[in-house]
Amino acid sequence: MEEYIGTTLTKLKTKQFSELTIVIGNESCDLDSAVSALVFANFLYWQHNQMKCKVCTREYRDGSMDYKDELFLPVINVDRNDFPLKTEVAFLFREKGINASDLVFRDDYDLPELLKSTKSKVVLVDHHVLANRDKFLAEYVTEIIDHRPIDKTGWVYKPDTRTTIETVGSCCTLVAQRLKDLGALIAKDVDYFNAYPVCSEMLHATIILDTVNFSKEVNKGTPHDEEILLFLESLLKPADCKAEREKELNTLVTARTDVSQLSAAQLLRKDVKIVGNVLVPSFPILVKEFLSRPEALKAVSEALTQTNCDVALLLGMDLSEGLKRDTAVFSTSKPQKAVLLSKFLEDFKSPSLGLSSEQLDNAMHCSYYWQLNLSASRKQYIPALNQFHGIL
Ligand SMILES: [Mn+2]
Repeated sequence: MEEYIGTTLTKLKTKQFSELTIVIGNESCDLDSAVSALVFANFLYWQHNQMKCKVCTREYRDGSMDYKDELFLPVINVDRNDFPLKTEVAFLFREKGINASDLVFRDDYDLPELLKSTKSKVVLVDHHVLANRDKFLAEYVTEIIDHRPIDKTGWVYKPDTRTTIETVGSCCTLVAQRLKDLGALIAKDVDYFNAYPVCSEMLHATIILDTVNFSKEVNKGTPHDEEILLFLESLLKPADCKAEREKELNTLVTARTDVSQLSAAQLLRKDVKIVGNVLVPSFPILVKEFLSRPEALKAVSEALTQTNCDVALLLGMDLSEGLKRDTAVFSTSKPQKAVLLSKFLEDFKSPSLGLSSEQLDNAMHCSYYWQLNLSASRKQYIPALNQFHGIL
């Protein structure tokens, strides 16, 4: 795997390739998207090398001719600086020895230029409706692998686009199925999975996370997900499948909420919505803990400027000793509006948020509250904010 990622990056940097295939997931860059892109691109590379005529390439390989090969490039669909926000992806890649600095992120290259510069193809995984900023990919798409219900409203792809679209719990299930089928086609059976056990492991882990280990309440896992999981386990041969699945789920769920390595500025970008001119970041830690980080309020001020917002409503939660929630309202440019919003939320009745004020030493100009209504999340704050804007 390391060799594949390393040589791919070198060939890209030195422009040593004749044709280019990009494999890219959706813009949420969750584990499913990132693993699907990386594994499928790696498979295409493997498949290409299996089928390549050894005789034709001998003189190229011995260096007597300048030979340019095809390049199969996974693109991680998030800006490089925002990759640490995808904590479970960063965690799994790190655990599998995949170095993020060797991967290609969407802002590393001018992708429209790169695609134009040579004969190019694009494979979409884990989505088939393009975000506005990704519309330029459409004309290059030759294959789609996705697990969402098919949406033909914006269908702009060529009629011969190869599609694998099936509603299952995880796109990785469909990727694994496709690798199996394509491997069988060249009579290589399960050789790919055995050549890259790291990929089998990542597919396995992602299916477990996406189906929440086939949780009955979540109800996302399908028989096809289960079948592929059993297939992967037949190759990976864990000592205790049930224990392995549980352990995998726990580590990934923990990794998804582990924000200990993130700066205040990164935390503000991790899960944020904007309602009117109010910035509403939600943290998997208490606001109190967030505010105790170095330069936290300075980071909030900067985030407000960058997003053209004038007030921040910070929402925190902590699950470590039972559920706790807290909230803070803060503004640098419009302190009056922040005061009005605080009063409005204190008095809000549908539902009452149960805000109980506390003075924090490290956040003087911030209205800080414990939120005693534990069932109110951002979903309940948004209608309140809309009403607030209505009366302003
Ligand atoms: Mn997905």
